[in-house]
Amino acid sequence: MQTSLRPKHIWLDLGKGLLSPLASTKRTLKDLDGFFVDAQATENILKSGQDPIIYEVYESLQPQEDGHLNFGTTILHPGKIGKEFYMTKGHFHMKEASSEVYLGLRGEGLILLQSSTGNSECLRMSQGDLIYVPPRWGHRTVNVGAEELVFFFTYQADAGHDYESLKKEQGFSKLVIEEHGRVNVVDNPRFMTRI
Ligand code: S6P
Ligand code: ZN
Repeated sequence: MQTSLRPKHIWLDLGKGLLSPLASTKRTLKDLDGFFVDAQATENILKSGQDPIIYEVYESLQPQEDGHLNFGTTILHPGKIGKEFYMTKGHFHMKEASSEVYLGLRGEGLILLQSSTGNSECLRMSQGDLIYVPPRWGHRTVNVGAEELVFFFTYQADAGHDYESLKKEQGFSKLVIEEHGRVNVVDNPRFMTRI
């Protein structure tokens, strides 16, 4: 049976992307060790004693049951590891028949989408961009600007997160890098499709 909840009120600071009164979960470079293609660049930063925050997630979590929605914001900081722009880990949802909506609030970003059957897409994720992530599409956001990238998301509370499938395939089929001052979406040399 579905848990009955009282209505909730949460305030979203549209300027900063903060959801009050929630606390954020922070993901640092150490958490993303192995995700960026330039492993040497990651190692050099970590060895120097730095561990920059790559992104923060503010999330209102509901019971993991059919009928509830989780929602929140992600603040993806600007920066690069080697040539590759700061990005989220990226995941599929465990519950295959679940979807998600993203709304860009601030900054300049891209969202990489990758289907379980091998298709991929790259869409703009900036202020006012609404992205529908259909069932069975992995998703990762990338900050290609000089400011924070802030976006809102909502998805089914019982969807779960599968980070392993994308790890086994050595990430997404595409990388977002800076070359000669330009943002380029290029093939990931480490990418292996599922057998
Ligand atoms: C959850 C939704 C976002 C991401 C967040 C961080 O389904 O897609 O809240 O969790 O942007 O990304 P990741 O890949 O580290 O979970
Ligand atoms: Zn998701």
